[in-house]
Amino acid sequence: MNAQDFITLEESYGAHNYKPLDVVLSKGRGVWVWDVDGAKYMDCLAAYSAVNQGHCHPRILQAMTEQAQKLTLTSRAFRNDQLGLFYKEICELTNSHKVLPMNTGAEAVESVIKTVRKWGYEVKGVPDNQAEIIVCDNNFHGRTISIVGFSSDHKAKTGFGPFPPGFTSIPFGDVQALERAITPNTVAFLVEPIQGEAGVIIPPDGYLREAQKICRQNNVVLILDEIQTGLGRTGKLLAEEHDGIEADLTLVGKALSGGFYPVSAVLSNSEVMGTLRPGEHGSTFGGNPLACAVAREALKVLVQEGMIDNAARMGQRFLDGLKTLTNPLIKEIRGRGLMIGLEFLPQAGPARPLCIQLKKKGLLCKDTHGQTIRFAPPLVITPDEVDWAVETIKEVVDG
Ligand code: PXG
Repeated sequence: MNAQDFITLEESYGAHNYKPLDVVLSKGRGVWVWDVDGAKYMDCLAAYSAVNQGHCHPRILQAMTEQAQKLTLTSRAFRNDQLGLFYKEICELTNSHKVLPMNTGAEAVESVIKTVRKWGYEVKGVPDNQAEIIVCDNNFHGRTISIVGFSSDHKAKTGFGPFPPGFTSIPFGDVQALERAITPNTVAFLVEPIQGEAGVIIPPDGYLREAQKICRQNNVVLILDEIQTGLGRTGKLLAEEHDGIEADLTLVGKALSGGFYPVSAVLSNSEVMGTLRPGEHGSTFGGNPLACAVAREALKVLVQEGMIDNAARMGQRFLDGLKTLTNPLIKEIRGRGLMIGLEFLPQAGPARPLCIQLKKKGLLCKDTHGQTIRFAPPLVITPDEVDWAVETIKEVVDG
């Protein structure tokens, strides 16, 4: 079968809920991937930051295959010998008290919504069914009904209602708006430290610090969705560290497995997570021994192999390189660590054709919100590889 055969199969039998670049990948190592014809590409998307540790990291692969031969799934009806170790290690690493293990990012978000609502009723004393959660305009937290219900992206939500109530949306980066939106029934503020899907939108300095202060003053739980920004992507283990804060609740996913397997988690303090009791929430696969073994190794690899510092250094090198671009249609180049956005002026037209040209030159990336290209390679990228990426982008963007 050739590339077109695979594309035809996907188009004939699959739901058309994506419009991927027409590159059919069959192999990956580190920052590089290969298509079915053997052509090699640098992966500057890293599966939306799920592959921070690089494709097919040998240590994670080994942990996965070893565990897969021993025990994969018990359900939570029984205990397993990986879950407790995973809990302990991730709590120690992130300074959390309690962990709720899930699979996908959206499930972690759904789980945190349930958990803070429960806390609101049992601890804060919000009247039944009145809990409110504040979110931000242009957020991206996943694809479930409740999550798309509080999205401001019409494509994501139109045609899928009715949606659950209890969410208020405010502008991102605006602490006064947060203060104004809080009511006695507000239980939580859910926010991405940097909005990824909105186009790598970095809030003003100190935004999270101020938001935390306001939340504390009003007995509102601060929930950071670090599913994309977390686990080294921005040059810190968690992006909250840039503001010197620790959120009450933090969501991680994606790179928690290094891209091998869906693993997500809600990281919490004891008070909020303490309100969940047996039978109130769960998942067949959440916390399974295969997931835990993979996640344990994925976390160790991130720290022990210096990937977080590398993300900070290589991110700066990448950003500095992109700042030498001269195309007058560039509106802004911004980034933190290896989460970088290159935004064009509206008159430049959509960024997708540039992504197609970059693909032809061996660099894979993705436009987001029409006008912005995001560069987010695996955190194992080397200086030479960054320089190659910048040169390649220059050839396409500056012409
Ligand atoms: N929160 C954030 C900040 C995310 O970027 C999710 C939650 C949801 O994670 P899951 O594992 O449920 O996809 C994300 C996911 C897509 C897509 O194809 C998803 C993301 C980015 C781009 C595309 O649905 N991020």
